[in-house]
Amino acid sequence: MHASIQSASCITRHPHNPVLQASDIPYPATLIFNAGVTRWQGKYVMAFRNDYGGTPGTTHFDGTNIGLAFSEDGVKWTPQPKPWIEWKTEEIRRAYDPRLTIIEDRCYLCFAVDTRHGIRGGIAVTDDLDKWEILSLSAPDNRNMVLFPERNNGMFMRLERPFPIYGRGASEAFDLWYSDSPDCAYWGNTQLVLGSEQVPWANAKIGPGAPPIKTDHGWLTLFHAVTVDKDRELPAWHRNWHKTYTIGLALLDLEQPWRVIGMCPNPVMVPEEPYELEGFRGHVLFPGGMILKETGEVKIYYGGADTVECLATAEVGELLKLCGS
Ligand code: BMA
Repeated sequence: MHASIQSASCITRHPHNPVLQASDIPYPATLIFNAGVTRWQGKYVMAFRNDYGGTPGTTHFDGTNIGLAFSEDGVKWTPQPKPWIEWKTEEIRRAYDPRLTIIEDRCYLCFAVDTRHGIRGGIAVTDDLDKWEILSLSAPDNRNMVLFPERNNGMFMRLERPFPIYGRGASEAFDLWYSDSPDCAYWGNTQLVLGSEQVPWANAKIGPGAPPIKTDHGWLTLFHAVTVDKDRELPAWHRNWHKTYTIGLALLDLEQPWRVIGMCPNPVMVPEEPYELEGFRGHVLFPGGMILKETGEVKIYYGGADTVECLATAEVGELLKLCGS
């Protein structure tokens, strides 16, 4: 990616970044990142990924769990005393990269599930942020699922990112897809939303980021977009890290959300700050939460360098303008 590409000027990183990191967590934690964030029952709720049991600089971790934190203002977060979900069976290795969507006052959780037979996209539901019930697990390989916050003609809607390893003609040219479901268990009506080749600044995979937010103009959604430069080794705790993760922004049709009706021609955010450039994997921004307030402020939550959780804000009108609306 060209070094002169910068984050959009309407984006403000929060001065308290990172808003959550390992030293804030009251149980073993090494990397706190790629969180899902929503507002539910009068509070901000964050479900974050925790790779634990490794020291900074290491490439070995004992495991991955998902923790919960709450906040009154979306900036100062109080983590729960214990992790929430650690899914490990003979078949399932771990669940990670959670996203949260409230639909009809129930809290839905999407996550990636590493199994002995491939990576699956999981959807679960909880009514108390304690017990959770799995509603569906996709065929492998698929991940980065996000649910829209409402049904359309009775159907639940999701964005997802399968990994078509044969037939795309380039390695990791993975795209963004849509499907819908009457019950969150059986998914169909699968449609291509955005091909990675349509993202001008990226040369590899893209994937859904945060659950879309509804505006009068369409569903506004963030996605991650990857640029690989084999000639440039990036800072990381392991060798051979060459991928830059930027954040893109698209506007989807309200009635037919697989139709892209606007897209920002440049990334809205690129790694710039030290907490984004250096860590387990430097130059990585991974969006997982987008919250529209009544004031028009949009809060964007994203993982920084696969190591910490960060916040940026923008006005919804400015984001829409970037998409040509
Ligand atoms: C992706 C996922 C994310 C991670 C990103 C950058 O493939 O594994 O969890 O943030 O790579 O390492």
